[in-house]
Amino acid sequence: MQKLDYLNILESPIQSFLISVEKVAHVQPNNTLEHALLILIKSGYTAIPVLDTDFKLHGLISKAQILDSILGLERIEPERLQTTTVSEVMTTSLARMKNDERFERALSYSINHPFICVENEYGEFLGIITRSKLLAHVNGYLHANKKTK
Ligand code: 2BA
Repeated sequence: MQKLDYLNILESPIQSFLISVEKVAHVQPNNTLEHALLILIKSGYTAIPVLDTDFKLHGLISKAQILDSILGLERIEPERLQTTTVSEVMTTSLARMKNDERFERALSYSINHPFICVENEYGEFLGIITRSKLLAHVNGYLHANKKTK
């Protein structure tokens, strides 16, 4: 009985956790680092997705990567913010899933990634799933299960 309960949560679809693309702060590969830094500071997030005009996912850009890229040998070189593009600095190593995949995979990814990018079968970006939403669901599930025992 207990085993079945655990299987249920692991097999839940991920769609209900999705923060949809319209609500996700993002930048484009050819944007300058200055623009990306503005978006990151205004949104308050540490890292955000990089999407092209067709909503294809190219990578992630973070405040730490931008700051690292303007570090000169003896001083910070802020002028590089205007001359360097997001695609030169972003990382392409990220957590990504298809929208028909299950909770189990999202939970494993969330151990090392604060959010997971979700795409449809055509590779179009649909949005993100955050670690906090997944943990809130696990927390609610464990508490509900505890009360019924
Ligand atoms: P972080 O930027 O490291 O943010 C970690 C957590 O800090 C967030 O967790 C949220 O609880 C809080 N937080 C950060 N900035 C905030 C803000 N402007 N307003 C409210 N709360 C804020 P999560 O919400 O679970 O997000 C996990 C990660 O997913 C974030 O990591 C960020 O990289 C990304 N993210 C979340 N929502 C996003 C969105 N709408 N657009 C782009 N990226 C998003």
